[in-house]
Amino acid sequence: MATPSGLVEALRRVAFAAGCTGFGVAGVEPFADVEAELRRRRGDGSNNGLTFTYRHPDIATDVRRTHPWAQRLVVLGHSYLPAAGSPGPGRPGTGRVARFATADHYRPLRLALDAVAGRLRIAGSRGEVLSDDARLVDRAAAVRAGVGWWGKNAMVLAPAVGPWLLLGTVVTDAALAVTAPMERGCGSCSACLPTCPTGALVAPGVLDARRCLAAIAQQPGSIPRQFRAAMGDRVYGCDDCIEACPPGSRLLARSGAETGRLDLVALLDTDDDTLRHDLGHWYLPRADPVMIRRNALVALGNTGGAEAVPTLARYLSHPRPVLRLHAAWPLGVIGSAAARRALTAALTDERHPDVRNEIELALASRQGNGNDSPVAHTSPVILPLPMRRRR
Ligand code: B12
Repeated sequence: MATPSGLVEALRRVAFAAGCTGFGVAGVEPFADVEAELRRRRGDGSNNGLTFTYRHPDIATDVRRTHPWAQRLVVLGHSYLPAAGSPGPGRPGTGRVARFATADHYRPLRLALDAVAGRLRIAGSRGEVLSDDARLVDRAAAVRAGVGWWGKNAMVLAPAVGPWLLLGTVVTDAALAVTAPMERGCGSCSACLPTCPTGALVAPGVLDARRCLAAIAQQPGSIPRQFRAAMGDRVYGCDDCIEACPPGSRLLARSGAETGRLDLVALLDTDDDTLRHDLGHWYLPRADPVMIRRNALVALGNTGGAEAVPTLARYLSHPRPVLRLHAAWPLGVIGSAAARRALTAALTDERHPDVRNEIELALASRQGNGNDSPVAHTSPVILPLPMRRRR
């Protein structure tokens, strides 16, 4: 049987052979400071109602509550660039997806984690994979294991790949030698802080999820009016504060290949089953694509023109009030005669007070978004997105 340090080297080789860019081993002592931070954010609302690790901070920060046999955390980092490509320049009527979600970029990480867990089992030890799971704050484990360091954009940054990596852990009962945390930080660089379009990075390393567009795109209900223009063409996730991060820019420059942009009208005309299938690796609460439709409606308000009006008008009679409400806003922004006719007609039958209010506001607004004339869609694409749910 391999010695504990021999086993660490064997695990490292397995991880790197599976494409990982980061590897480390940490102890399982509770992350008391992170638990306090989760509670603080839940207390002041800056978690924006997100559940995940915020639901049970004691469990998320003490792996021995769920895995009493745990001795070590074997942490892996897997970069999703250049594979994730680049969204390319904005085009009318199209939407953008953050790079971590252009395909199931968690899959290669999961395969690497499974390979490491398998190697541990060969050595006679237990190995259970936790990644993007409510039972562990992945970044805290990664920082303790020396896979990376806290960045001012709240990301864990790592050598050579900067912030462009996903994280996961194998919990084990093997008494492996731990690796040292990295003695690194962002120094005087604060390039990320001013780039957040909504000022969500309220202090270095501290994200207020009430203002973060990635969080707003995932929250249930309606998108607050003050954030709709800032959403721009985003349909899922936001990369602004990580694109601005110099340690990852070299890799970013190499990720030239354009991944498809979402054709927003095509997405809105697609049935739920197809969306569930194509976007199955996104976080879709209760496997309900309503949130994606809502975001696409907002993105159409920001990028669409006359060609979007028939689809938007159809959504004014959608059975879900949240979608009727979000169809009114882009029609108000587009502001053409056809858009106003659709809004006026919808007002006759609409009974929901919030939707009526939104239609009235849309009719009262007189600004167009400058996209009044029909646009020729270049290459309408729905991303080829198969695969599994994220969480
Ligand atoms: C909830 C969640 C979100 C939420 C909220 C994020 C948040 N800040 O909590 C939302 C939806 C906004 C989100 C967005 C994103 N997410 Co997310 N998300 C998670 C999840 C499920 C839990 C995160 C968590 O528990 N946060 C708890 C808080 C307390 O942690 P924190 O914000 O990192 O706080 C620390 C820092 O503030 C630091 N700190 C405090 N003071 C200071 C001061 C200084 C100077 C510094 C440098 C640091 C620092 O200490 C705090 C901990 O005590 C994890 C998966 C998991 N199970 O861990 C993925 C995870 C964090 N997400 C991930 C990704 C990829 C993203 C996005 C990039 C996706 C995108 N492109 O849209 C964005 C990035 C936004 C950002 N800048 O953080 C990756 C991050 C990988 C990495 N390299 O860091 C994770 C780890 C998933 C994974 N398994 O890979 N996410």
